[in-house]
Amino acid sequence: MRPTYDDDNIFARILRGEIPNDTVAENEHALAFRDISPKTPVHVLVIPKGRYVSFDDFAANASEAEITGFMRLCAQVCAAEGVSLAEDKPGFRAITNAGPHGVQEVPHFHLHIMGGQPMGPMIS
Ligand code: IU
Repeated sequence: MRPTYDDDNIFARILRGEIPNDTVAENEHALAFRDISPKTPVHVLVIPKGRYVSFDDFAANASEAEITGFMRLCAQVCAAEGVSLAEDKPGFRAITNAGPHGVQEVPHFHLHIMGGQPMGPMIS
């Protein structure tokens, strides 16, 4: 069973243009923008334009075009933000939180791309 999507969540409102965002890159299927409260020098959120609550919802239900569009935009962000290993940069962390155990605040799937400093251990 798919989780119920809340059309009033903040990222849905960003996608509808009701709330401004600091866009880094965009394509037909996904939008990348700077986190409003960055935890690291590079902190970009990549979201699909479709109505997906979480990573597992997206992975199970998005079309191949949506998945490819999302992933290609992630690569574009890594290059644009100067963290891509493909350009011999020192790398980044890409994480997604899902549900209460993942401490997901916004119920629209988003990938955090974080870097610009050593990231430390995964769980502290
Ligand atoms: P989550 O825990 O993975 O759901 O994190 C949500 C992120 O969305 C968090 O890092 C917030 O700073 C960020 N964010 C944002 O960029 N713009 C907003 O208007 C809101 C949250 I609300």
